[in-house]
Amino acid sequence: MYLWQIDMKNDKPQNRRGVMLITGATSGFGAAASRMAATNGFQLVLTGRRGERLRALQSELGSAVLKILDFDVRDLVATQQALAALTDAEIPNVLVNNAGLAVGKEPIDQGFYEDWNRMIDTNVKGLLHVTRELTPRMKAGARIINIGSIAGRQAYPGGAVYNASKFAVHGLTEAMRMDLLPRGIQVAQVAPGAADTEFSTVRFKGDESMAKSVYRGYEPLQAEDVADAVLYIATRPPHVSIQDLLIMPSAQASAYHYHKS
Ligand code: NDP
Ligand code: 8X3
Repeated sequence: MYLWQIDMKNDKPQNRRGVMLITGATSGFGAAASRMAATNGFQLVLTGRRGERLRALQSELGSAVLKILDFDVRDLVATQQALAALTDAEIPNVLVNNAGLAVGKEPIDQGFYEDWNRMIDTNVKGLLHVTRELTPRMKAGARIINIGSIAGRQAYPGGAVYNASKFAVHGLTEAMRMDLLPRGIQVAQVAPGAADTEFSTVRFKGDESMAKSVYRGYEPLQAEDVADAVLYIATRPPHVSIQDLLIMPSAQASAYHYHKS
């Protein structure tokens, strides 16, 4: 049993946790966190580009979903317009900056500018866009949870620009925490290792056999394992700030060390 489930044994409507806004709720960690948060007393604002998936999640989770917002975090104007539509009651007390991706695994001298732009614009600028639009309206006691990566702690061959984007998330998390300290807003990072989501399918541009090979020979994290870490941080008492969680599959010791069968 997960710790957040123990916390919520006596769940009652009056124990509702407030509003969680999750970027990249259409898949992987974001979808799993949406489901866990809904069953644990949060109301949700869910975002992503794939509107049909947001609508399906809204049907599944019912009244827990306050709003779905279909926009691209890379697009500043679209992000501003979508988030400006939130009423004060829909402003999150937990913001999960999760939307992100890796594209390609070429060495630096063979990489593609388009792939690099997608990663930097989504993982770094997208996170900044959402954070800048929401933080002025967030209240003391709120939390921000940025999804970093082991790739933000250790560089690896073929990872240069993805590494750079996640090292940026690591640095941003630390600086944001300092900037928002006087406002009583906590800032955390969850940095996972290998997790079996749509991540590798996106990285290898739809090549399912390449994507599957990433997770062969060991048991990777599942989306729910990372969602659980998000829920853990989101449900700590107000005086407890979890700043950083590095969460790996048991078979992974670093960005380079896997114990495969
Ligand atoms: P998925 O591909 O399953 O999910 C990525 C999510 O990000 C989707 O919901 C996607 O929604 C959203 N997204 C991507 N680009 C944009 C965009 N431009 N605008 C809005 N939303 C966007 O991967 P994961 O769940 O694994 O990834 C979630 C986060 O976790 C990412 O930041 C990733 O870098 C990080 N991570 C992943 C690890 C892994 O091994 N899986 C390990 C460590 C970190 P849509 O396409 O509908 O817009
Ligand atoms: C995703 C994990 O190791 O593919 O952030 O970079 S890794």
